[in-house]
Amino acid sequence: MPSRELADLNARLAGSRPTIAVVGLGYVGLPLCVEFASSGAEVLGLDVSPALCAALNGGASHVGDVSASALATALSQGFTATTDATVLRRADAVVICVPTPLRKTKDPDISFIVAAGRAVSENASEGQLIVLESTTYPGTTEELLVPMLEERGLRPGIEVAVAFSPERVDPGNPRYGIRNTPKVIGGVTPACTAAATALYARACDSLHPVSSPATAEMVKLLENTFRMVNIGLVNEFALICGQLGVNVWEVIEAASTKPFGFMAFKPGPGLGGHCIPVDPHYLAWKLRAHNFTARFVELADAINGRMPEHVVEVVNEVLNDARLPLNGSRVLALGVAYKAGIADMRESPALDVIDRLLARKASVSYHDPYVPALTLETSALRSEPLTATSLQEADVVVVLTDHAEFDWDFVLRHAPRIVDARNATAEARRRAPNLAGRVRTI
Ligand code: SAJ
Repeated sequence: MPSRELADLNARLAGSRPTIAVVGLGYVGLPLCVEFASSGAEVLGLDVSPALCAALNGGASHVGDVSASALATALSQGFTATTDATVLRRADAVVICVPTPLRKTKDPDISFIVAAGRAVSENASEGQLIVLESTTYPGTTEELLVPMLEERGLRPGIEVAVAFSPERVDPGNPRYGIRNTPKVIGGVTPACTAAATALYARACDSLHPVSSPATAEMVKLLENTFRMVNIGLVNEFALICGQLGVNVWEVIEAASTKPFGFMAFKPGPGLGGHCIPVDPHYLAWKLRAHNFTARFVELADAINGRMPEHVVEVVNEVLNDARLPLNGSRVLALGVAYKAGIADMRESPALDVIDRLLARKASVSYHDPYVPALTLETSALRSEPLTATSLQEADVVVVLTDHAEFDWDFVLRHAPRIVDARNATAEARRRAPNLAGRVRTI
């Protein structure tokens, strides 16, 4: 039976100005703060970084999807950022949006969730809703977060409401944002689900309740494991087609004409980002405790992890065809971010490709309009100006990220040899078939 304090929670969350705290002000938490502030709520942003909080309170956004004007509007609506966890005590709802990276061993690093859970549980009070959004293994909410609250006598569905709701923020996506991306919600009890539904009704147009936090945790892992495995499949097709002398890009383009039952993915230099190469390992780790091997995850990881070396092998073949040893050759990399249109370098396969080229004593430079400088295992590089001369002087140009800003006709016209890991030069090759022979796709 919900306590008296919990009984009016839904009404408070649906009211004109509830107090909502968001823990973790990164690419997930900050847009959520802005959306809740625009709904009329008083929003308290909590982060461990004093500098980040000061910058936000001064109107400076570090998140590409939150413009300075959107932040200014949120600030005018009462949003504030703080490192003081005691502000959580007066929140009607607390949403945890902290990172869930992998350790070097590819095991989950849930230290951020543990730290945030401690701060929240130490300052939790009766009548609050606590939601975890960070992508994590199934069971985290009920096995890790709930016990911390119960130690304070705060039981889900009685003194507090607890739920999991996976974040679906896609940085740089011009079409989908928090408001128009359906929100999955799994409460520990039906009353918890109802409370979380009342909260997210303020920020999301479409809500999808499920029966438990573990179900909601699994939804996110299915979404991203689906991508990882299908990217691994198409990367293996690239390797297979290379063995058989078939153009995998032509195969994918033709398969894409099938109007049903097929979804195109593209080969690439490997798997980057903060979600796809990470999230499936949270599932695989949990399953090991059940003596169950997530074979698709492990196989896809092995194939995706092999792609950087495959790119280097193709570079070596192209140079060898020109009687140029990789050792001492000048390699110009175009694009180093983990995907087009953003500056994010997290898990970028370009770093692996460049490190491997340097290890084989190639002379490597790069150009990426989004990434002015990058730090490698053994050195640091700065983005070089992209000119006809820089292209002509390279022994081989390797395309690693297909930013829309690149002029591929220009690249094709001036680069003597190109290894294209993204098939970015396809249209340029169609326009200048006489130059197509300069390009090797992976
Ligand atoms: N990649 C390929 N081939 C593909 C697609 C992607 O090699 O066909 C590579 C990318 O270059 C990148 C990595 O995989 O290195 C991940 O790419 P991604 O398109 O999956 O982009 P992410 O990592 O930003 O994934 C996010 C995810 N969003 C959330 O988790 C909330 C994912 O679920 C989205 O589907 C994806 O954005 C998206 O669609 O942009």
